[in-house]
Amino acid sequence: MLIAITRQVSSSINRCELTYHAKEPIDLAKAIAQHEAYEACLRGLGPRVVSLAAEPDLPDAVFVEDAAIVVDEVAVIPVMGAASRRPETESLARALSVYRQLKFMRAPATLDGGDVMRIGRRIFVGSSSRTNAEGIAQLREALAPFDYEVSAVDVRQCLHLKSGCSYVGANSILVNREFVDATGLAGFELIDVPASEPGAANVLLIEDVIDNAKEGVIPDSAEDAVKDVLIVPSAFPQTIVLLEARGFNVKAIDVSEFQKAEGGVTCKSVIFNGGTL
Ligand code: CIR
Repeated sequence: MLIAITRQVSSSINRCELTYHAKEPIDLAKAIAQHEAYEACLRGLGPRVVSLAAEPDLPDAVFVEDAAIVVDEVAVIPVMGAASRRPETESLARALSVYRQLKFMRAPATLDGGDVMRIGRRIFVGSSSRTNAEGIAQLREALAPFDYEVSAVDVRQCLHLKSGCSYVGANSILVNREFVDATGLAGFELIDVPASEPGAANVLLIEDVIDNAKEGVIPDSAEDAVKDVLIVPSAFPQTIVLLEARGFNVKAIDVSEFQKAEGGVTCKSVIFNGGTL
């Protein structure tokens, strides 16, 4: 079964890191409600949600995706790009140690999980303000025994690789080519985000919803009883229309308070195969 590790929203989220976004007040109560709805959405699609306690002194700790890279064989714990976020890895590593052998990256490497897009045995890593060349090299080294091909992709004007592109299934990547150097993504069908929604390339693919459901979880509704689902922020209606017109099954979700913190839908969970655990 799929496991989705999440973490409760920190009461200090208004002190989050911001790189490309201007500061806007985040409504904490609304953020908590949106995060509960996000967790419920994941549960409805099959994954077992393991929700970690909030870290009140770590404003960005809800964005667990950045603090670990989990593949079937191992979990890699990075040195995160923002110094304020580095303590987030401790409790996440403890939670992951139940499911995976851990490997730890070392300075001067920096890397955020939001820069890592895995498509089968291929792993694309954003070269960004958070992830440096040494971080990419150490990830490659950590995964070398397991036959993954790790390639760097240049990222500009946005925080992470997955702020600018996401794998949506069917050999296709939703992308904003202003943010991501798409030459590194050759071999995939590229679906451009609408020009009116430049921030819409971060969507979350939940694969094999039917199989997840067979393992004991009944999908929420008939609409969810499909093979794969894309979770897409409701702030991007044109993107939703575009994806649906191409035959993708979309579930829209409101993450407005997390978008103010420069987050999206992938960053609030770490999803991996938990076997029978
Ligand atoms: C940060 O700047 O690190 C947070 N405020 C947002 C992190 C979002 N993470 C992600 O998209 N993977």
